[in-house]
Amino acid sequence: MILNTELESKGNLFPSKIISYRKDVDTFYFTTENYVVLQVTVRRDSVLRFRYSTKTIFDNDFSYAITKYASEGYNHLELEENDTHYIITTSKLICKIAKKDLRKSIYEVKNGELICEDETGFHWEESYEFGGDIVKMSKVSQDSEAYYGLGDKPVHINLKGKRFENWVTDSYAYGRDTDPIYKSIPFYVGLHHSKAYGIFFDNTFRSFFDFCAEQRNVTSYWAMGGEMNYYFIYGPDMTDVVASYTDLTGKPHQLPPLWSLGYHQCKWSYYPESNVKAITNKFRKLKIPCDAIYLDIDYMDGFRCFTWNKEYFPDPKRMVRELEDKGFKTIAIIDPGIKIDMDYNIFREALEKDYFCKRADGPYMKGKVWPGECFFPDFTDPKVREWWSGLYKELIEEIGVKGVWNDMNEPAVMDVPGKTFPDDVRHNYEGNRCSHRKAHNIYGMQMARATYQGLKKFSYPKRPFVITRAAYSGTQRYTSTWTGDNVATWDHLNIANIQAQRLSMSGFSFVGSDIGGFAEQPNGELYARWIQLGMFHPFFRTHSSGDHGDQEPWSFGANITDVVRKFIEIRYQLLPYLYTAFWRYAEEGIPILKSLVLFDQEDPHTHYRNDEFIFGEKILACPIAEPNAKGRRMFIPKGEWYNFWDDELNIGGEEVWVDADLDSMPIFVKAGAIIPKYPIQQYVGEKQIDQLVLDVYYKNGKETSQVYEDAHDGYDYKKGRFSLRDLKLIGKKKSLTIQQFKSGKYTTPYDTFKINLKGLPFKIAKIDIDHEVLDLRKLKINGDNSFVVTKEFNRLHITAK
Ligand code: MIG
Repeated sequence: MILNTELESKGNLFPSKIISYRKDVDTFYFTTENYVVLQVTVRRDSVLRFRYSTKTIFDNDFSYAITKYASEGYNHLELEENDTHYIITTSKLICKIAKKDLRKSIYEVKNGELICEDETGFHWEESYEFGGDIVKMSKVSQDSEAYYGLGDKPVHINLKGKRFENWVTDSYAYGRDTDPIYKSIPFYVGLHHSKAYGIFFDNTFRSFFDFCAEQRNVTSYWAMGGEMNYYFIYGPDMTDVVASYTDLTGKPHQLPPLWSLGYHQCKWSYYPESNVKAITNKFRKLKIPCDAIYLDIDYMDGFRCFTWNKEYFPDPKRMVRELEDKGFKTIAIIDPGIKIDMDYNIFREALEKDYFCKRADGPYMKGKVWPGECFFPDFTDPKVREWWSGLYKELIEEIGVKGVWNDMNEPAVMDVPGKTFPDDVRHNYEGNRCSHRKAHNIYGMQMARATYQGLKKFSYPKRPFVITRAAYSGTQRYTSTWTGDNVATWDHLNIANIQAQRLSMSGFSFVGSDIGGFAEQPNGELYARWIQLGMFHPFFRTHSSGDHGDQEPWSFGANITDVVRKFIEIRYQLLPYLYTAFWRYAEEGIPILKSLVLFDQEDPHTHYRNDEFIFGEKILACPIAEPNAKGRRMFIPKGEWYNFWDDELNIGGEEVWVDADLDSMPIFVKAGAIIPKYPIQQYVGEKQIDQLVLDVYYKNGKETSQVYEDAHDGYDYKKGRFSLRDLKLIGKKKSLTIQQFKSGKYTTPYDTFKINLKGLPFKIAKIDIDHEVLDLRKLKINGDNSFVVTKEFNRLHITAK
């Protein structure tokens, strides 16, 4: 449904003049003559919350997205007033509120620049049909402003000129521009004059965003119910905006187990057990690293959740253990629909306990999914989530499954209009009882949360691993995600690239796509190119619907197998680098993938770049996304970048041609970077890591890199048992120094380092380590400037003659 936002629309109502205001610690309330109340709360120096009521009183203030910690306010505030405005000032922002119509404008304190201003600002339409209001907001779009964010939208990275809808939807074989799809993340970033700010419209009803599509200079957003309730987040760095949004809606509750950053193999479906074994054995035989194998819906008995098909899987516990012995973690799918079957204990229990969703007049919400007719647990009820989490006991604790994959949680319903629950379905919503209009967009999130709680409990003392398809803002606290049912086409490889970047800048970094495409079948070339892209996605999994032929690394002939192996191996070598990036994300909310605009917003060339992205802090990558390519043109951002393959130095700031035959792809490393690497392993933990490789890329200047380590699983790191190495590189014409600062209480299993010096512009004459001069002959410096440091060091100093 597309709603008209036009101001002439007869139904629109507007605030009138302010007649009173009141202050309450960190919050101001401004009331207009026609009973509109604007509540302004200062959350941080650079985060303001705006909330409107059209009937003097506010609804209960509850959000599934905002974390408790983030909802704590801020104390120091100033309010001034002049003839026309009330003015609220923090150390970073000035917010002016017009006395005559409640319109707001926000300026930066530093130089008084205008960042964001209301156009009409808040307005609304009364909704006679459902009660409440259709709430609307419009902003002036500033000179050449660009827009980013909104979760999984499969469109150009810059959202300008388009209108979007947020309504979580099962979207089999979606395509470019399909909207909406699986996720609802009502957060965007505006960028103009090199300054970025964010808007998080925390409203779970069906919502819309219009970025200068309806009117050239107006950006607006509105929702079909609930409150106009949004957060303004100032940067001016886009990375800070994203980090701040991620802080508001929550960072992952714990780091993922390292194995989950390995390679995963999935298909709909691997069964029976002998087939699962054949697949996993083949990985080991062909020496293709892999950490996880998946069981899709056919492992169940008639698609009943938490049951097993005993014909296909006679002894799941034994199978899971045998897989584990070979280094494979087993991951199983769980859907929300519970089969209506009086002989099925989970169905009976939920029925007895009254845990299923009901229609407005009392009947159960009945819908068809894989098991046939089903009822659906109301995951918005904390009691139901508690019960659901308990159901995982056997699967996780007894059988030993290591991860759970929640699918169909939009929720998807087959063969009905809208492919989901009807509007009148009732939900508990943490005691704020409501209809499906309000609960729809968070249903999947709450299911994943309940699953997370179960895995957390029963995997303890190990870390949980969950995957979800549906999500609302904040879901990143509990789970990873994938981009749903894509298609085996070249355009979908491009779409996957954009979606992963977009989700990252929307606070959700633990993402990946179905490599090779879910629907239809890729040829070997497309599959190999997609593995190359997927290698850079935190969630790295091949998946396909299975009825179009095989999609394993060896399904496309020996040449392709070799390319796929090569890239999976690089991924395993880069695990300490990726783990460090994940730690930064979990700790500070810094996205793991950074679109070029996030990396360098000062350079307007980056504002429209879709293809290139930064992986972690130092690696630039760009997938090849068309057939028969021998390379491609790509934009290298400003700075100095080494070609990953031949260490050749490139000066960025322009578009260049980069060679990349099928066994290669464009990858660059930032000059000055120190990249930590592990040896190739067939699975995480196969080898004890007794030496860390450090690839050191010379730069005339300074650059800091980090290596974060811990036990790679468990929670000890939260008690300080981690190891953080800050590596500071200082390059001069005739010397190179690496200083290492260590912190944390964890001792890494290695204390020796293989140093690979790249791009060194001089011949090494002397190396001293912590002021001890090394005997160069004993050190055996190889022709490629690599050598081993046999102990922990604080300072490595290399000089020329
Ligand atoms: O209606 O479980 O997106 O990954 O393999 C299809 C079967 C249901 C959709 C998921 C897909 C999964 C499939 N599921």
